[in-house]
Amino acid sequence: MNNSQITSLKEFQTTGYFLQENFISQTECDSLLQLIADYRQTNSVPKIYRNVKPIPLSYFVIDGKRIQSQIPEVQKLYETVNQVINNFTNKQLFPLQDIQVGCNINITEKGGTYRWHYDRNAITALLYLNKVDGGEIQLYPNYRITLPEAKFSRFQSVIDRVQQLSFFRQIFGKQIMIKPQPGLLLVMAGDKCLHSVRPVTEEKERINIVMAYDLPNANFVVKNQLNTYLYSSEKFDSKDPNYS
Ligand SMILES: O=C(O)CCC(=O)C(=O)O
Ligand SMILES: [Fe+2]
Repeated sequence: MNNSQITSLKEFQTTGYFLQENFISQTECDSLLQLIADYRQTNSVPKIYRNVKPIPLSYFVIDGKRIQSQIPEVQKLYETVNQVINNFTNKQLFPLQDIQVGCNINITEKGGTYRWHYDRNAITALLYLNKVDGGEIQLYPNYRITLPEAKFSRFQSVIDRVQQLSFFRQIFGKQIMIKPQPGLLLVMAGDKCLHSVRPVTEEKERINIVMAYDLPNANFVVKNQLNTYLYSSEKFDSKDPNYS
């Protein structure tokens, strides 16, 4: 590693996130947007709406199974970014075993948002393909108080819920807000940084690629319910499965 790589690694380890502008060019963004538009010509994309407070989940998603079978260029990007992140973090991370969850395309229309949450996996890379008004991701870097060996326990979910309360965030958190822009890559410790997406305020859709990585054999207790909650239009009567 050269000196600047070491500096960025240190920065990432202390802050829990890293930003790289122009990770891909405008032309590359345009061709990815075209592939996504082509996919939508012949496939319907499920709309997810979950009325959680204070910020609902409201977006369209192309999940990892669809990407793997029908948009190979995005699958390729998922693998390329994996190499970049492994070099950068000095870790042996892998795409998630759960293909549906590993790589997604999120499409957020006017008024759409993404609720406060932590990701299930260790490292998440978000690649923004366009610029829109609103739609900023807001995040609290390395904010989570994590119980050792108990990421999915009941106590952990109590801590998570308390930390999410607005007064708690305001007193104990330091919020960062990032505007989407074409080619911008955000890498973060997704299971440590509390994050959400603010409403898109113009007609244009916000489009980004979400790429999740973890150590080999990481498993996620909340899997089945959470997948239905995040990837299907099915009605869902119980509570948010990240926090039930
Ligand atoms: O779209 C974003 O900026 C964040 C999306 C996100 O956090 C997720 O899909 O887990
Ligand atoms: Fe997330």
